[in-house]
Amino acid sequence: MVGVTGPPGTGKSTLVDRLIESYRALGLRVGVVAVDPSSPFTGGALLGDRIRMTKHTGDRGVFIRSMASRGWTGGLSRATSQAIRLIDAAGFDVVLLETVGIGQSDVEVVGVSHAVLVVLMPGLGDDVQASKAGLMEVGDVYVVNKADLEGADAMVVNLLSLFRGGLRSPPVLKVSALAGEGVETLRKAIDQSRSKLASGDQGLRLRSIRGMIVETARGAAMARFASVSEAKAGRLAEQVLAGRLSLEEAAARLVR
Ligand SMILES: Nc1nc2c(ncn2[C@@H]2O[C@H](COP(=O)(O)OP(=O)(O)OP(=O)(O)O)[C@@H](O)[C@H]2O)c(=O)[nH]1
Ligand SMILES: [Mg+2]
Repeated sequence: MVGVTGPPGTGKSTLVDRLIESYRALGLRVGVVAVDPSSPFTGGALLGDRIRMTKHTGDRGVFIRSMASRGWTGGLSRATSQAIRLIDAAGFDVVLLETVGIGQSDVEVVGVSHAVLVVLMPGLGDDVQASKAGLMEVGDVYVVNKADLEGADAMVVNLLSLFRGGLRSPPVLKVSALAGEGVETLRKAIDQSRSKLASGDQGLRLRSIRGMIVETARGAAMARFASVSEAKAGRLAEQVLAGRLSLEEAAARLVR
């Protein structure tokens, strides 16, 4: 199972389509489950997925199932889990699971995936860093898609600098799904990650989930801090101004 996640519109479906081609060229059978955030009746994106992937209809080596995630509350919906199990049982060689990166759902994807692909694009910049727990934690491979657009190199540099000094240094690859550029390199990186996990290296998984716990806790602490501190900080400032309190002591009291 390969999880493909990332913010809306970064080109996940287009890339999945390319990966299907790549695996089919190797003679492997591919199953795809695309979890769409919008309802099947009103969502344009779902329709988009269907249209994009119609070129595989008639290919018995490809099975695609789109499902709405309305009511997705952080767990893979039962329908999604069933679809995944079905595809697994049917003996597909590769299963791709596309979801929009929305915090908690990523944890679920990490839990069931042998490789997690985080698909980003130029111009996301700080949004990515600030993104909820945590696109920066879940990926085994990072893709800067739409490399044909300006800012792709800057985005790569940005990502690499985020990982520098950290515990992990996942590959960061430039891809243009539209043009089909960089897809083979990406496929190899995915397979490398899959085989690592298949050989029992759960450490990677544990590390990324640990990172997500820390990020989630940090987010919760910051939220709590922000909601209680304003008035108190004002009162402490008056005391500091009056010379009754040092800055350090005021800060310590603020978080107490
Ligand atoms: N310029 C450029 N556009 C791309 C590339 N890949 C995808 N796109 C375009 O980006 C738009 C979104 O692509 P999708 O594949 O639907 O993106 P997605 O991440 O699946 O979107 P959601 O499922 O709605 O989150 C489409 O208009 C694609 O044609 C690329 O490599 N370069
Ligand atoms: Mg999509």
